[in-house]
Amino acid sequence: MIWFTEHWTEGVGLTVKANEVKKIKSKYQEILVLDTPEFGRMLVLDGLVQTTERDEFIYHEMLSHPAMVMHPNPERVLVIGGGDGGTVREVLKHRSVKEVHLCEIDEEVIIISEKYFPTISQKLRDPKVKIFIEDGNSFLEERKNFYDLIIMDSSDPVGASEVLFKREFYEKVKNSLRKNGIMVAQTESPILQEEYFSKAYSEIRKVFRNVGVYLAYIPTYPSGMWSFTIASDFIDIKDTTQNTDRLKELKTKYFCDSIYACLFSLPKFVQETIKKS
Ligand code: SPD
Repeated sequence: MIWFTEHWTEGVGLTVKANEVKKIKSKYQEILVLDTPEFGRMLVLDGLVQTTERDEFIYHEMLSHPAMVMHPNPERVLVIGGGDGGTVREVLKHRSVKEVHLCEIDEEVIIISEKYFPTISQKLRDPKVKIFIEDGNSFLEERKNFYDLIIMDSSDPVGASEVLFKREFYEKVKNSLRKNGIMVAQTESPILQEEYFSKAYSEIRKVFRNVGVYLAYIPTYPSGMWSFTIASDFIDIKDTTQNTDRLKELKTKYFCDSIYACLFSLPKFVQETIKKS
């Protein structure tokens, strides 16, 4: 056994006892699979924890379901990043979905996830899913006015993912959405990564008319307090009274009607960060 540490800031991190299961260097990043007693299998990209068997449901449910429920009829969904398949699995829980496109830059993430994380990647070969091994940024240029929902399931804004947190990218996302389209992105920790969070929010705000932030509590992500930013031009995303009948048939472990009802209730300091952004 080793002790693995993800350094969250200069002086804080997450340390877990682990057995190394697999370590490879892909064209884009180092991919590490660990077995941990507390969190089960853990996927780590360039030293940053992406997902674990124990708490992945929180992130994947909260990234996908709020927007899926808000949209009047989400048929075509694009997931950018998300090669582990957790977001695709959640999206497919909605009956309205006709096709899910997954655009992942690093094919090795998919290969590793299918081998070592079967419960997360289980739906990647569903007939409704089409996988594109491409850079999300150029992928969007070829698909205008096409998707009902675009989900940014990216890694942190360093390296290949940096571009996914910029205004130019959000413009492309907007152009690829149909009328009533919604985009949602993971936007880091509002307490430990305030700068990234507030930058992402302000860039999204410059592009979309309606923007909202909500939180979830994910033990293996920096500070545990994680943010998601959702945006749309035509849907009033702050109205969480619509389509709530759909929540009854959703099989989830974290997301539920009471979370949906107060989705945008934020701690005061997060409200203030948003105001300043
Ligand atoms: N600091 C970790 C942020 C990772 C967010 N994306 C995870 C991808 C899992 N599908």
